[in-house]
Amino acid sequence: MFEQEIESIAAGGSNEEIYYNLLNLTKRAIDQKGRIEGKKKVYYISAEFLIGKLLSNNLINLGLYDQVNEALKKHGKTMADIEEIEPEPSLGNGGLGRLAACFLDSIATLGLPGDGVGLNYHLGLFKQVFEQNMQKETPNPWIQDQSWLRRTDVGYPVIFHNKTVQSVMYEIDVTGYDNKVNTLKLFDLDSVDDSIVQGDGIWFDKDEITKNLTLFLYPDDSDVQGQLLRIYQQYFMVSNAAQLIIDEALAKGSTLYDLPDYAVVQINDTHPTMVIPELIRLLVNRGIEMNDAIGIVSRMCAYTNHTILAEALEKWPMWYLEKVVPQLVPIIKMLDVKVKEKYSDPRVAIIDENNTVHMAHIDIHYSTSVNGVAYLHTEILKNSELKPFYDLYPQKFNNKTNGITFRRWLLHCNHPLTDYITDKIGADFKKDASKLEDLLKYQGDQKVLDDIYEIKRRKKKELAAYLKEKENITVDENSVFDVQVKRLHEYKRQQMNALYVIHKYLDIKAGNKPKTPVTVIFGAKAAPAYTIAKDIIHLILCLSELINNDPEVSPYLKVVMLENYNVSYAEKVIPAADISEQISLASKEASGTGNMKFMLNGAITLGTEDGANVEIHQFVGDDNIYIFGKSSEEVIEHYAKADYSAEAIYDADPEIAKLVDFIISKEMFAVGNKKSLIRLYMELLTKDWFMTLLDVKEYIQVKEKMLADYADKKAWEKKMIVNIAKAGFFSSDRTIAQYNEDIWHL
Ligand code: GPU
Repeated sequence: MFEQEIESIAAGGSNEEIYYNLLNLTKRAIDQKGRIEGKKKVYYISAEFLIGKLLSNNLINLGLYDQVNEALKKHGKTMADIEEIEPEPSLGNGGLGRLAACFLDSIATLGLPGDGVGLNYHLGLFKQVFEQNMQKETPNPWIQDQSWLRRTDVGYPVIFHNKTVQSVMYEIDVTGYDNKVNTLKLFDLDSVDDSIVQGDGIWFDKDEITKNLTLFLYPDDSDVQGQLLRIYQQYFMVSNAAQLIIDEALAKGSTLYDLPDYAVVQINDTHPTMVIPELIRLLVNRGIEMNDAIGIVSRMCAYTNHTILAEALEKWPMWYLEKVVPQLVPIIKMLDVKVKEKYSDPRVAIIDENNTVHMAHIDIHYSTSVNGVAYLHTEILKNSELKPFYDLYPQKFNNKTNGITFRRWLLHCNHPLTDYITDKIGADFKKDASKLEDLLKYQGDQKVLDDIYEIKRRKKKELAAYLKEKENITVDENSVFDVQVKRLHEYKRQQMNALYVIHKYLDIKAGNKPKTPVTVIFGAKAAPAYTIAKDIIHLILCLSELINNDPEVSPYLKVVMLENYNVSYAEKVIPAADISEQISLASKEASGTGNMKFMLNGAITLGTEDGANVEIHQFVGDDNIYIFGKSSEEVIEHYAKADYSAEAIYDADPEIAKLVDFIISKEMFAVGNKKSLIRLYMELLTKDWFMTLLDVKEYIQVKEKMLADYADKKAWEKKMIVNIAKAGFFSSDRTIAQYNEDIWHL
């Protein structure tokens, strides 16, 4: 099918013309596939869907990729050239949004009826540029006349205190691998006005809701107006979702009393929590008695928790809700009264003594399921963070260890490895990831091990060429690629990796030339209002300038900070990595999903016993991972006793002090901003909330051991194949099958 058309598209025109012609052809191929149907459907409601570029992904899922690729090649083009034309929709911040996108892929691949519901942000997460070794945020538009986005006739009235707005629903098709199609539904408002964005492009008037409602993903919420806007966005999202769910169920013959037979709502963190009172409100408006409505809605909803960081657990002052969505307030109060009638423990109340509404508490009381996203995370929820709730509802708590779609994170981003694995063990692993274990039979086959190592070298070479072209940085493709890419946050401890870089720099300066040169690669965006995170980016950029321009050091050590790290960049850098940095403070990273992507592409993890690293460790065994750092129990105890002191460690250990002091050295002041460097220095010394200095020494030791081990090529190759072979568990197909089995029952 489409053979001749693909041939003629490839034969003529600019890359741009080819891209748009392929876009249209793909859309027609999608229409021919047809929709996944079924009585009961899951609605995955999420404030973020970090879907990435879609052309290659859709072509792979539709079985058209090879054909298109061959045709392009024949005419002297590459798929990579064509992909460059497509804008990346950055409708998410990081892991949570990318997880939602992987889940949609797997839901469709398993043939389950399930749609995503979210917002059609006009501007994605800001585009990051570096100026004077600092992050600067610039607008990131992605919507074009011709795109994957389809406007529909569907829309709903949404009521805000004194005004009612009329929404419009857009759709993006979600293709399953070798299966039919679901949709991602993104709601928008026609009156939103992109022209109100001013100045550098991230400032706007936060008061004019009809003009700014869906303008940005997560607008700056560091001031009160920003937080109100976030409530407007969340309510707009869930009111639309609730009306859509009821409409679709009614169309399929629901009486509304049997709504849970037609719809299950997965609440992705607390951002969509208001869907619970909103559904109740709508059912009551349709004549259903309040208690019945509460029962019906509770049976439909399930909640996923993605963090134990207190500052990320949303709680809103009641007056915010009174101002934005007064119609929900009586319902939330009633839900709270019912809780208080049953349970006297103030820790489980929805509305606390300060009249603040705890969103997660609504979810836990009024849903069927509460899940964490990795084994350790769920245990911490049950035994400490949410213990009072676990005591009340042990049967609701369950774990669903995260996963990633292998279509994007292997088939698409690493064609040579995919083809090689297919050649060795057949193509079954593409639909049944557990089949990757068949690779283990080649553990002793030196030819296979060398071939896989060679594919890694090829991917490193490709990345090196890309970095040269895009960032004008020359890296040694024979060096070890040591990669930490993820959002910038103190708990993820990029600052600890930076301290390693300082250690290595000083060591080389002292005359210790390492055997294997290392390239330390970072990629990270910092939230615009998160000062210390931006200071850490500044530190890394300054180190990069200092080191890369030092002829004594740069043959052995390079530091690269990728500009505007996003999904597309991840697809290039992950297949090229030797070392996967997963060094969060134990207990703080709920799961992590980058760790899984690296493992699947044959990188070896350097990590703490945190999040899904714990499970990776169990799967690959001690010999195929490098673990360091204090355990989650020890860390939790430090917090409980409030006995951690960075200053005490600094005072007691001159080697650590030397690394920290370097941040404010004359070398650094020569390339950096004094104020920012001093602020970061003081933070590390007097606060260090995420205990960098606690683990930094062991981190440096283990990393040095890892670099030394890399020199033993045969041993390293074996680690690579074990990591790839054991990655099957981390397919999001497995995760979604478990959600369906235990929660959704589609
Ligand atoms: N996560 Br809450 C986000 O990316 N954003 C959020 O607002 C919250 C959580 C991440 C976790 O930090 C990460 O550990 C996890 O793998 C991911 O969600 C998906 O569950």
